[in-house]
Amino acid sequence: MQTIQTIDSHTGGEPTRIVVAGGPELGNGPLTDRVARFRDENDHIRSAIINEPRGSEVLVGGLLVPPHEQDCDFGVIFFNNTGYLGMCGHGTIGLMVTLAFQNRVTAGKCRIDTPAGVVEAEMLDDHRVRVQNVESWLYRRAVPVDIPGHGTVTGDIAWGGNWFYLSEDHGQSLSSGNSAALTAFGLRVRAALEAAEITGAGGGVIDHIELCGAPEHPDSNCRNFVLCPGGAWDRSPCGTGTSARLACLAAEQQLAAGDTWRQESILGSVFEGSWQPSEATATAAAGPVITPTIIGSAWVTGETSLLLDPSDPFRFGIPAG
Ligand code: PYC
Repeated sequence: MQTIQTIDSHTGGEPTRIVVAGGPELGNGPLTDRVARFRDENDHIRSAIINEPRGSEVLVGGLLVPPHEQDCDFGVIFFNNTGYLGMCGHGTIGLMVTLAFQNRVTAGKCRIDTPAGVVEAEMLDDHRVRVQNVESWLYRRAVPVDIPGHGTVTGDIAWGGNWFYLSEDHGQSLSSGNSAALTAFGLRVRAALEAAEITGAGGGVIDHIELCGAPEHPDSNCRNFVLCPGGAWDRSPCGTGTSARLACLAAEQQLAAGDTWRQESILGSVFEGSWQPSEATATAAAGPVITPTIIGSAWVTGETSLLLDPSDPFRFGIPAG
């Protein structure tokens, strides 16, 4: 019987399952190499952890691994129902409360190695976490795409640790009761981008669609709906999506460095974002390269031993279909 120890949390409503013991052995080397090993040799374990009957398409997993970068304290590889994520903002907040629950982090910053680069995170109290994300930047502004049966929408393409298409002229109601229609619309936008061969820089697949609109809470600046790669919608305001949004705001001079941007999800959960100029360069950037910071809150919800019984026909989960 294979046993995998996990700790579950949610960040603004979006669940994270961190594998703290019993996960696949991926050896050493840069995290990009280890993701490839996870994908090529252990993808059935990703499915066992995330998919039904143990999980669902909403869940994001994180495999805690030793870091490759010498100055990092931890390494993490995030994954979901269909594959792997470069970075995950809500997941990093979930990882921090998980590590705090295990008494593995105290006051002060820790550095976390991810496949998209090194991020810094810090507990602000028992639940609030500040994450300094990877460098983020706008790639293309106001890119039109024709959605069959709907018409043309325009959106910015930006990197926030994953590739995003961020649209404001989508015409959809960003209310929590409208999640099924928003998901269906997001899938149509993603399919239209793919059909039109619109990508991120270097052919990067735009696998996150972010629909932005007016907030409901008077203290917020914006409300968003984010469709994730596996077809689920992010219950949180999406950390990498907020980072991509900050890069667009910086490029359009709508938010000054150091000012706070409050981004709410369709559930009303809020991330506070801000940015600082980065010294890093991105040759394809259509605006400044920024270092985004996100603050959000997470709570531990469970501590589980996942059991993979060799006689169970669904021990490796039911693949997303
Ligand atoms: O918070 O970055 C994020 C994220 C990505 C996918 C789901 N959440």
